Amino acid sequence: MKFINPYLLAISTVFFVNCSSNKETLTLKDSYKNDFYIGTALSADQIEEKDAKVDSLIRTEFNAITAENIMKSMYTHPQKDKYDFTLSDKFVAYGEKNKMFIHGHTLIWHSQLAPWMEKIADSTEMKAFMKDHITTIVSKYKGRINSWDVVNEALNEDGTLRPSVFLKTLGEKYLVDAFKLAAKADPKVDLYYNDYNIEEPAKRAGAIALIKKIKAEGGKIDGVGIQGHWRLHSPSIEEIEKSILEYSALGIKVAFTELDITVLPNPWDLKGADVNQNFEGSAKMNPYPKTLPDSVQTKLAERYASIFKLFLKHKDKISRVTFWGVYDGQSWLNDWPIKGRTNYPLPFDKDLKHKPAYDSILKLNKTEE
Ligand code: 9MR
Repeated sequence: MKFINPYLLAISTVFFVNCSSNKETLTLKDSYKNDFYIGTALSADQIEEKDAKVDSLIRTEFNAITAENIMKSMYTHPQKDKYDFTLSDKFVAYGEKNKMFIHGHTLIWHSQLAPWMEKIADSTEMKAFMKDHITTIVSKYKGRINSWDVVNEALNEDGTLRPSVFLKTLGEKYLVDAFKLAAKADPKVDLYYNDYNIEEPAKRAGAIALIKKIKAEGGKIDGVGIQGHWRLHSPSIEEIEKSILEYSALGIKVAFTELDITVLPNPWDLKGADVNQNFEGSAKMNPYPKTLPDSVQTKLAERYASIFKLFLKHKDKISRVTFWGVYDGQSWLNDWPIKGRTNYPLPFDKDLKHKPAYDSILKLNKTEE
């Protein structure tokens, strides 16, 4: 038998115990590995691994990915008879290489449509477009993409259906048809309805009615994506909790698909993510151009902690929580609803460093175990 030096054994045990309980060595995905996927949205540069430091951060912290833009129809299907899968192929390969959960965003959305799609004016042409578009893309990644946003943002704020080009040409049947086409192309992939503000009562009621209708008409829908473009003080934890409960009572998974929290002034009380809403900027509207004051940093950390505490409470109902972007410097919220501001919505700052928000999310799970 080999001699084991008890002194060395003691030292290495202390070292191991210290390391394994050292919060600094944990990452988001490891900390939440028994709960739900922790995802991020990737830009084209990130898919192409252009910056080694960002790439390392993505691989260390996240186990789920969404393409922030490159899988939208204007990029994947620029002309009627032409698809371009250059970047989406790289996106899927990146996820596979890193053993990540791969989410497809998005198949049917009124925004970021190719110009030729906007001109579709009759039901025959739109039906043909939907069939070709959904079948081609979903079949191409069959068995490789784990879930899809089949329909994105089909609702108005009052819960009625948005008058999109799809609704105008096909009527509300386009919703169930989209889910049927996707399920036919890949019967095993998880299919989601994704929208912003659907934790707000009126829009939530609309989303619930929509999901019920899709099911009643024979569509396969596996989950709802609550985007989660939120603010420091709203929506309330109570409304988010009601949403988790009401959606999961429909027998579907709940995912938080585009989480970020703005800390900047919002005098118009804008909610959600309607990219058509844009306003002029001013110094008053951009109060933290250099750094975020500690007091606001703390508020952001507390807000993230209370949100993740709720997510943990309902982890049996939640499939995935994805942040909308990897770090503050790249967030779309630097340009919406006012261009060129400096916002701080994510757990990593512009230099890729952990913010107090990161620590509060991580600590929360560890202290509860
Ligand atoms: O983050 C995306 C931004 O870079 C694009 O300019 C914008 C264009 O519509 O889309 C943003 O992502 C949106 C997502 O695809 C759907 N939900 C709202 C998101 C924020 O606008």
